[in-house]
Amino acid sequence: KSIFEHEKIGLDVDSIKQSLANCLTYSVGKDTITATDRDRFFAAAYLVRNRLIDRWMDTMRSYYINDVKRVYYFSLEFLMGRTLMNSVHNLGFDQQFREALNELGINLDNVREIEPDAALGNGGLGRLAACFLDSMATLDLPGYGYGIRYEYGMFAQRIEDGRQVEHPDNWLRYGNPWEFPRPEVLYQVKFHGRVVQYPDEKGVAHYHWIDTDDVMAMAFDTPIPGYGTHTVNNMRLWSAKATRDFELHYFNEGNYVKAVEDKNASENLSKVLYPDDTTTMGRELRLKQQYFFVCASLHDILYRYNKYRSNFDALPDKVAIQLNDTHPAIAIAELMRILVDLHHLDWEKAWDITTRTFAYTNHTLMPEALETWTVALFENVLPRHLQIIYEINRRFLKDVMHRYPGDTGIVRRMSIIDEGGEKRIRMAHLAIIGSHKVNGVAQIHTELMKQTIFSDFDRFFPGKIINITNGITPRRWLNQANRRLADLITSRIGSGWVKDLSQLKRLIPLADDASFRREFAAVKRGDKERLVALLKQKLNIDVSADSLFDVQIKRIHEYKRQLLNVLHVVTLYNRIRNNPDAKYVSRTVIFGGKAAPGYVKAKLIIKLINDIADIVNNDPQASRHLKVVFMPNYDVSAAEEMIPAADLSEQISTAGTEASGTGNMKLALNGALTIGTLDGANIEIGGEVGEDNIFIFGLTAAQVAETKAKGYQPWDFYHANPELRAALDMIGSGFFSPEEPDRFKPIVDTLLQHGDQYLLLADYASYMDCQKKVEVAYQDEEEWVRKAILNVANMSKFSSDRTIMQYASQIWDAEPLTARSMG
Ligand code: DL6
Repeated sequence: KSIFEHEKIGLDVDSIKQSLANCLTYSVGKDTITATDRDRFFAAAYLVRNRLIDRWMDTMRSYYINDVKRVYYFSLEFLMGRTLMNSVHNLGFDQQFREALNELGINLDNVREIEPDAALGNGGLGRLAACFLDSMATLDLPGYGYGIRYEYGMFAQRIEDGRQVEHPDNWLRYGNPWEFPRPEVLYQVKFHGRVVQYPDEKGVAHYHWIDTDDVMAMAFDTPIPGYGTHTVNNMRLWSAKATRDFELHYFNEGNYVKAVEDKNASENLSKVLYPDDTTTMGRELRLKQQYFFVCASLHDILYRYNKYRSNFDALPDKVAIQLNDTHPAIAIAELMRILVDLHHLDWEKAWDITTRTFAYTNHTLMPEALETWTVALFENVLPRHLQIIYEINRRFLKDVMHRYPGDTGIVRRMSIIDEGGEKRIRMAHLAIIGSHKVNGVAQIHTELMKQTIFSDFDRFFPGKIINITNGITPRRWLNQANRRLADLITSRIGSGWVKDLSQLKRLIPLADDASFRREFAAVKRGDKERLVALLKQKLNIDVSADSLFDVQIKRIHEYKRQLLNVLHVVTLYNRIRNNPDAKYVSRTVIFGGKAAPGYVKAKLIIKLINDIADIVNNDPQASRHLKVVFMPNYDVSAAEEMIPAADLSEQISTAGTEASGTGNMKLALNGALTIGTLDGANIEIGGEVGEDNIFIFGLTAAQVAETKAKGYQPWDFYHANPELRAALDMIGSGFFSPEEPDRFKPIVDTLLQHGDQYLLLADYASYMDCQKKVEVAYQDEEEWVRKAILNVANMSKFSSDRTIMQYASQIWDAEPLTARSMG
């Protein structure tokens, strides 16, 4: 009998104990005497992994046997976080796993903490991709993730002297127990070179892309288990490897060092994730990364497709490719190249297949985040794709001119090529033209897309742009991150909610049940105390679990308005200083988030928060009522620790700027009340929880546009509001930075001298009033808990299961297939 036979399937305590011992010995190569926590983590990971593999193979086999339509989620980012406990929960043996480790005298917390986050993403967009993979597997949808296996993910943020310092995220240093290298799954990816044209025997011109620099893409597979199902899907990430030819050339010449140098250069392609999600990285390497993964993924998909078929007619019936933002949009030109150049389909047919295969999700309205590349760069890196894009554009603009004769304005606006200045390729236009559906990620975002940046396209392709509001997986963001609350909910309504979040509605009547409120409050209190302990341990800062935990955790960006929160903090501080004996609702204002390394102003905002924290927390009077904390290195694991403890969720972006937000959903699902603007998914959260259970303030998106159109004057607000004026003057004149009084002048200048693009001053008074309402509400504990319960109970809409079901029916036309054991 194989030593693995018993443990492969066993989810009982004894099997787990035996597996752990086996894995420690035979996979890690350690005995219990010499094993470290890291060894125990690896042994635990292998034992869990062993329980995934049969399911994974069964799933892949049943997809193959049933010739299902597959969905491929193309994303440059997958922000997965840790996998160990997620897999344990999804496989449903949490209890037994804990018991087994306990009986072996292993501290689960220590083991769990060893695992580095898989941080292959920046923020919301990458985390959404991870939630979608979980939902696709849970819903038994044949869904595959395709992306890049970055050797270095999102940088680790340390705070040194109050400033962000970036450290490399060497997450693969000790190996990754979840991935399976597939050295045999290898594709050649070409760059540079030139295009030549040859006529075939019938005189039809064919294009050949030659004299290229090549890189190989090698696959690494990670199993993605669904919750409470046999389905385990696949995420395939590509790693760059030098081609053999490449190396041999130099080796043969005896130039060993040069060979190794060039090998390294080509393998650099998948080295690092670009740590910026809101501006185009105008770097050749980034474009190469995009093409690299798109090219390998498409060839892989077509290889799978061609196992069944010899022509491409059925491609859109068997393959749906979702482009997560424009980052993979070059796939449209690449599929055209494959079909036309390599398989000699005629253009019209290839185009029909291509547009019926792709769909595109837009995640931003901000012009600076809409990706463009210079034509010159394309010409150099992807010369054949440039020709194909020109041809797509020529044919498209012909239709536009036909529809709007004589309207040169519309032709200029809709063209894939932006000709105002250095010629650039607008990737969003390519993505819209080459897709059969385009979606926004919250109602307001989709409406604004249709009314503003893509209004011409909405008129031209009526019905192509649709809304699918984002969601989050309740598995990670409640069942796993907040066990106490999950258990409480399950004790009252059963565990069906984990897979069917609409069942949370059954909590609504419990908001009026005093004993449930008490238990709910006790859970929140416990979560807050855990965060108190963590803050003490990590930052040596004392905060009280009695205070209102006011939490803003997200990337640091001006449009997200951490600065507005800062102005509130300074105002509270001034009120306490001016009237120390008055009664105050004590607050702990907690920030977390990374700034893009090159985003100077965002980094200065981090420094400002820390400088203010220094002064406020050390002021004996003020610190009795107010504490300010900046939690370093906000990532998925930090979110899991912070979200359960939040009372108040800050979602305060300028209306019309945040496409959706998903942190807003995570916090509300964990019983935090939202203070927010009518922006992104806040609006829909308000619609679900009811206006009495959310704190809304500020200008609407329409009012923002109107205010700007009329000529917004931030100075007027400065002069009219003494508290605002005081706060800005203190920041600008060095109150919080006495050793360098001008340190924060650039921040104040942005608001007063440079037009306050995000209308902080216009929204300040409304925000202050709203925060006062929060305090009044918080003082009525029973009522606050009631509201918190109603938030949790009404969050069903925001499950990523609902989101994925909408993608499946409205875009992909994909059906679930329940995998079964074929053991
Ligand atoms: O759709 C996921 C997420 C939204 O929730 C955020 O509101 C939005 O800011 C974010 N967008 C990006 C922008 N990336 N680009 N381009 O990350 O997407």
